[in-house]
Order: sequence, then C-alpha cells, then structure tokens
Amino acid sequence: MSSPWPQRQHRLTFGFPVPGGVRTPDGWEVVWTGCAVMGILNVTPDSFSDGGRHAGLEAALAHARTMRAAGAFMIDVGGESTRPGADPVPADVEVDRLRPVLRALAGGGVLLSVDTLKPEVARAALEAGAHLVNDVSGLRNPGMVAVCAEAGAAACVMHMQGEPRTMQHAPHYGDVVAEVHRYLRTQAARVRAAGVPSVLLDPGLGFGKTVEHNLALLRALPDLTGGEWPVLVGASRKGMIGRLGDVPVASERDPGSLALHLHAARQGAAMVRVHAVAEHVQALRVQAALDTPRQETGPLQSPA
Ligand code: HH2
Repeated sequence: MSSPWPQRQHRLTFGFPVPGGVRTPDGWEVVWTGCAVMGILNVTPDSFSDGGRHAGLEAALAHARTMRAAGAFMIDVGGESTRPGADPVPADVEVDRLRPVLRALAGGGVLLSVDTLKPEVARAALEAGAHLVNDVSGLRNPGMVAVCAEAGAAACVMHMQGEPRTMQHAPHYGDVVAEVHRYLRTQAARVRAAGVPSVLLDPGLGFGKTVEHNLALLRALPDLTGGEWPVLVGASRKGMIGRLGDVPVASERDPGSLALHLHAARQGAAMVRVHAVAEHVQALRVQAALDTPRQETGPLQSPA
C-alpha cells in the first residue's frame, strides 16, 4: 500500500539546473512531499477570471513575488487564454507578453512553467528562463515534444478534447475515465521515449468536459495518482465550481476551488494549479497535519 498523501514523495527531472534541483545521473531532480501549489500568473488581457490584472510587467512581477512569498512551489506563466471560446493569439504576441516576465523571474529561486500550446513560444520561453512546459493540448504537436526534449525541459501533459474555441460545445465520451487515462499514459510514454526527461499528468478539468465528466475524473483520481507520474489538478475558479457552488462570478470561486483541491490532494495529487496561493498553502498545510499519522507529528507542545 502506498503511504498516505502527506508523506508521499513526488519527483520531476530536468536536463539542466533548476531551483531546488539535485544533480543525479539522470539530470537535475526536484523532489517534494505531499501536494505542492502551482501559482497562476496570466499575463493576458482576457483570462476568464483575472484577465488584465497582471498584464503589465510591474503588476506581473509583484503578483509573482506575492505568490512566491505565500509558498508557491512553481509559477505558471501564461500569455494566451485557453478559456472556452477563446481565439488563438499569434505566437509573436504571446512571446512579447511572456519574455520580459520570465526573464525578470529567472534566477529568482522559484520553478517556472510556461503555459502554451505553441512550440515556437515554448522555445522562446525556455530560453527566457522557464523550466517546464505546460501544454494544455498534451504535447499532441510533435514539434512541442522536440522542443522539450532538445531543451531538457519537463512537461505537463494535459488532456483536452478538441480545442479551446469549440471544446465546450458538445463534449462526448464513451467512458471518460478510461479514455482520458489511456490518453495520458500513452502520451507520457511517447513523450518520454522521445527524450523529455519527466512529465506531470493532468486530467484537464473543463477542457472539453461537462461537470459530470469532471466529477467522474475526480472520483477516479487514485487510479491516476497511483501510477508512475506526479498528477496536477487544476479547477481554480472554473465553471464547474460556479455550477456546483452556485457562484456565477469567477473571481468569487476560491472557496469552492479550495474544497475541490483539498479533495484532490487527499486522492494523491502532487500539485494543484491555483489563483489563490496563500489560501491553498495554508489549507494544505493544515490538512497534511490532520492526515499525518500521530507518531510522526511528535509530541504536541504548543498550547495553541
Ligand atoms: N487551466 C487553464 C489554463 N492552463 N493548465 C493545466 N495544466 N491545467 C489546467 O487545468 C489549466 C491549465 C485555464 O485557467 P486560467 O489560466 O485561469 O484561465 P485562462 O485560460 O482564461 O487564462
């Protein structure tokens, strides 16, 4: 039986030095225990919950500093919204949004991922200081696999049915859990065989999925988290939180997002992708303490 989630160790390997990485024969390895927090930094004018708020360089850097101080393990920088119905952004526009932010954050001691679908954008972002490529199309494009393999970057392989502009029109599956898990495992094996040093897997909540599809995937999470690769879950402020919690305004959905992410952590998720970093770090610490077997917490001495 695997250890309870607060003690479970996760690892990602990179082909170049990264913050917190330790040199091993396979590359630079980052190891963490329990569920870490990936903070969202959207440098876009139109993201669904925070579009425009961090679009300027100073605002973006200030937000990154705040998230880091609050305990973010990784910061995910995105220059193109992938909300349902979003139109694609030209690669040069996306690079112009991402590059100054990544250059300023590189060397700051925090892991950086770039949220992009385009190989040419990923290449520019890795040159500017990103460590991991977060591709919501799951590295379907062979060019993206080549960019990650050449650079030695780790990758997040996410499942998405269709593409952002139309993905929520009529999502359809025979067996959503079987199809999504099979896709993730097949892509992980393909990407690894092509030389990408390590992968994070993500079921892709809300990406070509109804609320019922998302719930089925969340119930089946242990099947994925019990496998070889760390699993990322991202539900922050998404439509399913709005539907389940009856909250029409996206920026007001942090409490429901937190509830869902705590559940995902208990099911073995290695990382959650969130807007509200401080709230998640605090809640995950408390939950980890509650779930840690008694003898491992030592004697309780504090009167608090
Ligand atoms: N969700 C969004 C974007 N990128 N990447 C991963 N790996 N998993 C996710 O669930 C995920 C993602 C959508 O959220 P957000 O970045 O807040 O909005 P937008 O796409 O409108 O910028």
